Amino acid sequence: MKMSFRWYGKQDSISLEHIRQIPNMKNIVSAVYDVPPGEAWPEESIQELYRDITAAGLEFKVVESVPVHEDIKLGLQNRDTYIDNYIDTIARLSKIGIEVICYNFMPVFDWTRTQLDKQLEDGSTALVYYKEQLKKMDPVYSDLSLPGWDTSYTREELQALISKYTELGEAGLWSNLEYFLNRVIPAAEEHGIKMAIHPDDPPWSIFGLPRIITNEANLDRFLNLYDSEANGITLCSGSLGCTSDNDMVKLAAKYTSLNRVPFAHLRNIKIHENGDFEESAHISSYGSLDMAAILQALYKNGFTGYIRPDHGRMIWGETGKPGYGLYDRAIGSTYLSGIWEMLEKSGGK
Ligand code: DNO
Repeated sequence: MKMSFRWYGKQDSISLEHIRQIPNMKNIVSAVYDVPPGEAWPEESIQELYRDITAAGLEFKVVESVPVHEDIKLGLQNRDTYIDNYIDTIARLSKIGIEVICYNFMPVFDWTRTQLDKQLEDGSTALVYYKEQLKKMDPVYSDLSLPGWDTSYTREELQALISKYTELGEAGLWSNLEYFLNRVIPAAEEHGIKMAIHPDDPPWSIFGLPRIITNEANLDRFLNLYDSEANGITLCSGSLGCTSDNDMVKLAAKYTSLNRVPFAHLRNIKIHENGDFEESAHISSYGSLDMAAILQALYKNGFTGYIRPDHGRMIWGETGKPGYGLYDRAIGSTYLSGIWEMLEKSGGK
């Protein structure tokens, strides 16, 4: 297991020097952020990122994310041009030793929460998803925007995009994903890179859009679309684990034993009876997921990939990008490293 930390590049308010001081933290997960989706990442930008990270004494092996252009997800005519660019990016990333690329196939919106600063009992703030709040959210006509969303669309463009996906439906999205994999996975294999799809977050349809990377049956279907270790998943407990229908321990064991988990996002979630959820502290007793059991399942099935603590709460008065503060992610990662040390010492018991 290799512990890692997401860093948003030079514009991140958290410095690499601070990240390096987190015990057991050796790897940075990052991306080139100033290139529009669909374009190939310039070699110079990749090299610069690599230089910054390695100069700080850290390693750069995991990219999150290389975004997939909407035209690829929609299966539009010019998708091949965008896929060619995607493959160029893969080839360029392999030159600096990247091993894993995390991406998602969520239509239009990346991860979705209904409030980013919900105060928890202990005074910390967290990202939450409350159904009642979601009903009042209108992604087209309000000024709503979440940190993971592409904000470059006009209202009209967004509306048109949503209509296209509604027409496409789940079946169409599956077939466009298969098309993408058939072209990209051979290139990833050739360049020694593992592609790791991120589950839809939360793992159900929102705003009427199709979402397909949501549960065990669909993960099986996804892996069968292209049978290769280069076609893997980002095992994200914070997204798949948003519903108790997904047994995270079972999924961790199953897909690790199949060698299809090069990367894991580990965070705890507190699920309410009505299906609402809150992002809680990492420790098992604070949420609904048994983090020790998830790590044990990874360990026992031979996990050798990268883990990152994923989102954290905002604590100690920290401000910044919701979910991506320094303190709680640092504490979370140390907790996860502690469990891992115990697993190594006890042979997984
Ligand atoms: C949320 C993240 C996601 C993830 C993308 C991968 O915090 O895990 O935004 O980076 O879905 O493409």
